[in-house]
Amino acid sequence: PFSHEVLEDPLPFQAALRDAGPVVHLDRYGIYAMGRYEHVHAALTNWQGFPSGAGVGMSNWRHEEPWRPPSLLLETDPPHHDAPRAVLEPILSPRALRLLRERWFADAEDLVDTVLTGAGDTVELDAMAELAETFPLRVFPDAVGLGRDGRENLLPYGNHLFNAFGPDNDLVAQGAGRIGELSAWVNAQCARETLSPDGFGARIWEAADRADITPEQAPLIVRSLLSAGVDTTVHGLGACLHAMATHPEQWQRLRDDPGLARIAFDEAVRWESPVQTFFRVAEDDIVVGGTLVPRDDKILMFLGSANRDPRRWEHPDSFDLSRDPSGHVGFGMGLHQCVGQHVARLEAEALLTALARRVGRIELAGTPRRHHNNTMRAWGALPVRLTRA
Ligand code: OVM
Repeated sequence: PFSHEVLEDPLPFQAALRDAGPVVHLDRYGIYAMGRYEHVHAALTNWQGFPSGAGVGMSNWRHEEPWRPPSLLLETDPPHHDAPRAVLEPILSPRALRLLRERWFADAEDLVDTVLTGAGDTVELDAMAELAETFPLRVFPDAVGLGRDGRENLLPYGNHLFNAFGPDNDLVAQGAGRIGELSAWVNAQCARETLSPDGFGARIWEAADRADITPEQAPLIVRSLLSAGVDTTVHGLGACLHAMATHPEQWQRLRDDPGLARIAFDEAVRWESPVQTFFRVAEDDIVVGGTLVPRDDKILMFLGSANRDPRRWEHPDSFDLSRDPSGHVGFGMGLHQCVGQHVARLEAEALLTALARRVGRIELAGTPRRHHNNTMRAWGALPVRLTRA
């Protein structure tokens, strides 16, 4: 699954994986894998049987040292997991985000106006560089409370982090040279003194003042925002823009009813699954669909494959705003389900609404280029032509 051929187009591999059985052994890596919705969903909601504390990447921290101090959210189990989760949840809740909504909508309109200025009826641009990356990088670091300098470190840091969940391959080697410097910058942004007093980061530190978490936990929880909050959203937006550029009738539907923006984003998260995979470990010997997964073995869960499992979805490969995408596992499922999903949806809603108002047509203006990552399904370049409404 981590070969460049599969990263370029994972769908044939995933279909073969699902058809091979509920659980498959990948001899090459000595791991198990699940590709069907039913079993992926069941494993994600069984944290006792398939915990995260041994890491959610390929290496097993019961036997190997983690490359960075583990995340207090992603890579822990109850009871340790629960206080950090309880602190972060209200900070990123739909209710808390109401304060950001107007500003983000205005920022999105501003960005779309800027990309459309100057040209005539149509503009050609790289929708990754100019929209999918620019918008999250404009609004999210401000919302966390980061300073101006060094924001260009966020995407390469996240890119390496998501590669590091996979095997120790060429993609990990490519990022290894800079990761010391990138980690040092990210860690420095998590200190109370570095954060502005009005962002998500400051709210996390206030939880330490109330003793809901310890002062040692606070910076690591801020680190989770910077780790999980940028690349994921960028590639979710990229997936959505690519889907729209290749499905003109769906773009028209969104233009007719911009209230579909959130459905459109969730359908894109289902269809493309920007986070393709996460591992768990078997707590005990466990039989899944008739196959024994031995205690302590790692098991790879294909969120992307579950989201296209024909056993669960009608016409799973079609991108369709008339379906109900809820229940997709693109944000995970169970107690680790993405705590930032409301932030991602708000970013998407703001950008898609601004685009739907001003852009009559979005179409490919060249061949898009994939960006290969061990965990993320991503575009590196997405040349599009926008026609003014
Ligand atoms: C974290 C973290 C890092 C990467 C991904 C993620 C998708 C979380 O540091 O907590 O969730």
